[in-house]
Amino acid sequence: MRIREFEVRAMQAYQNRLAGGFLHVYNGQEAVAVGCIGSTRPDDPVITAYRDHGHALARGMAPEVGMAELFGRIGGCAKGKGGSMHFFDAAHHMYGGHGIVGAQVPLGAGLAFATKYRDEVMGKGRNAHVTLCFMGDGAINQGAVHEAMNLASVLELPIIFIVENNLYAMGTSIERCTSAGTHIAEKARAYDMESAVINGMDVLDVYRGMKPLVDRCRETSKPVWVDMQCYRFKGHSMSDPRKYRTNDEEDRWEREDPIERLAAHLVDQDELTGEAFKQMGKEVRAEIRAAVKWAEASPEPPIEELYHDVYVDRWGPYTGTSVPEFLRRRASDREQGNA
Ligand SMILES: Cc1ncc(C[n+]2csc(CCOP(=O)(O)OP(=O)(O)O)c2C)c(N)n1
Ligand SMILES: [Mg+2]
Repeated sequence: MRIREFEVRAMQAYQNRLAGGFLHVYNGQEAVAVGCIGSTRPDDPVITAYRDHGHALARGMAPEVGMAELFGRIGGCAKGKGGSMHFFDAAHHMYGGHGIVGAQVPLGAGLAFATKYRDEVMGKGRNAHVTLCFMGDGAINQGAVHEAMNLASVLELPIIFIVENNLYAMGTSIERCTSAGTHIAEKARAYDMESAVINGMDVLDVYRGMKPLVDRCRETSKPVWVDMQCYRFKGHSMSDPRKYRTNDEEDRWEREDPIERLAAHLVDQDELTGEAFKQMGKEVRAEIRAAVKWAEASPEPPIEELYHDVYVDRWGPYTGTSVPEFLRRRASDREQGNA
């Protein structure tokens, strides 16, 4: 509910020009991030593409920090320099937020390699971490994805690749045969990798499907490939009139709303009353309203921020220099062919 409300307010803020750049919202896919991340430990790395607000919030990012990032403010998770597509939160082991389709997948394999190396070689106990690497159905035809899958299998990396199969890559339906072969899960076979198909519209199905995979991956350090079937309720981004699909189709999927579905289940099980559900809605709306206020009050980053966070060291090879000095030395280094 927090993710949904965050997205509703993000869309509003975008229309009011409080947020710029691109905005890809996660409405309809909430159960995927929540169920998958819920089946990991808080220190397991998570990485995803540009539709990333839900993963960051599920990982524990404070909504006001996310909202400030959307607004380009210094209080944002990337000091307002990344925006919607680059929600990073190292403290919560959330490694973005990546705009190039499929580019996060080799990075995900790298995260898994790093944790395995530390856990095994540096003696912190075998396979203590599992990396969750999310991608869209549009990413599965990128070459880098297949290189990462191959290496993950050959090097036995503890990673779960989760294809958030929402049936569309921008305006292209997966039914238009953009990918050879009809079953996404089958692609794992070429890499001798276990695979699963999970209903991403039901958070309990997601959790029950993912938990054994995560536990086994932690134990065996073997990669897994998941076809997570879901649907995005809104357009690809804010500038998408959705002419490539029918209202009927959208209505059909909206009846599968993962939030309504969980609420109905809990009411049915006498775990929740309709009144308590309404109250939760109120609390979430107040929380996100406050997040918007906090973000609006956060200042824009000062001009010096332009040169920070470019290198691991604040100024890279130019540590300790002022901005003009940095520019002068860099230009002179370039002239001499040193930089
Ligand atoms: C390498 C590359 N090619 C093209 C694009 C433009 N582009 C942005 S999103 C997108 C569609 C990706 O769809 P999918 O992976 O299914 O993710 P979804 O938006 O459905 O979450 C494309 C083609 C890009 N960002 N990067
Ligand atoms: Mg897609």
